[in-house]
Amino acid sequence: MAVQEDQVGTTTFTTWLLKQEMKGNVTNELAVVLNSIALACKQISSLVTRAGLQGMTGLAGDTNESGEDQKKLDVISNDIFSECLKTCGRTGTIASEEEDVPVAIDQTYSGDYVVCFDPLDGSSNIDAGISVGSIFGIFEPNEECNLEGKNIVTESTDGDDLDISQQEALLHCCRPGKDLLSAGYVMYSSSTVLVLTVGDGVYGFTLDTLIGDFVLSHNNIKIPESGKIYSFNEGNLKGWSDGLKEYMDFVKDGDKPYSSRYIGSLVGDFHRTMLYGGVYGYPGDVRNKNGKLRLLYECAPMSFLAEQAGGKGSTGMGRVLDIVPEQVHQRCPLFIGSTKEVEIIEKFLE
Ligand code: AHM
Ligand code: MG
Repeated sequence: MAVQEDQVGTTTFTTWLLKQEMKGNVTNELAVVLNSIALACKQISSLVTRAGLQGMTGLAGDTNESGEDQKKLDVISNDIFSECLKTCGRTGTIASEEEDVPVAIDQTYSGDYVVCFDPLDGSSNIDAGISVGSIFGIFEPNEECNLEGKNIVTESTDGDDLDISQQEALLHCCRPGKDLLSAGYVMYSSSTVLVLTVGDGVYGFTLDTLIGDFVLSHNNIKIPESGKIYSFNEGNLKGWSDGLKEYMDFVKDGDKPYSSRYIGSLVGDFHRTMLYGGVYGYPGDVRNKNGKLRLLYECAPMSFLAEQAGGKGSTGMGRVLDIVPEQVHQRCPLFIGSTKEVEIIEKFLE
């Protein structure tokens, strides 16, 4: 049976997923996992919108594994994301920015998908009502679960040894981005937009709050091949390599210099880069050679999306999707966006 064309403005996310199933791009079980993520993000969207009214701005009083202060909404969003993934019955392992180690889910019915996520990225922006987002990547479970010969750190960030189930969960997650089945983000901004790939292009869905559903709004997104927007936290320039400093001179040079745009919220900055072209960068510096962003639930999912949209995700030295993680919260330098722009940076960094 021929699968009917998707219609912008009328095709809901659920209908789209059904068609992806008919095309053989997702299994029924992966569709259930993706639907549970959409549900979690609808709930987070509603909380983000009402945060200022419901006393949900400010700090939770704790730090996450990276030593960063957790916002109240970081904690709540993590609970919502985890709960939706657990109760859908098709998730076997979850790894979150807000949790020290990956967790094996007991109540799995089938499927056993591995989901790595950042429930609320850019949350330092929350109290000012600036856009934030959720990011996720989904792997199939590993067939063999043997740590031997694998370069994986089997300690928590506190230095405690992981038990066997935690080690197995870790092994399920520590996979290169090129193994991802699906990746996406949800941006909570003037509208709430879900952008995802299941390995066959990139599609965007806007939350129609009147019907409570994500509806197709961006069909087969392609990143422009080049674009004169650069998005970096240039306040950090002092610690950057000479090559990158030269690139910063290059973008300001000539009759038509690049425009600078930086929200400080990866999802927002990347979403703009996808639609308008240009490059987003979070480089390493003298103090943090791998920069700030995390490989598993920030750099790899975004790089998978970039490649699926015809763009590029690079560490400056190579493809992000080729890196095999050794730790769940491993960091990685990121240059991502229009192919030509990323390649210019790679040249400066050679
Ligand atoms: P987070 O995961 O703790 O929110 O940090 C990630 C965020 C990204 O959204 C953003 O691109 C970056 O940190 C901004 O960092 P900086 O303030 O150093 O420019
Ligand atoms: Mg983050």
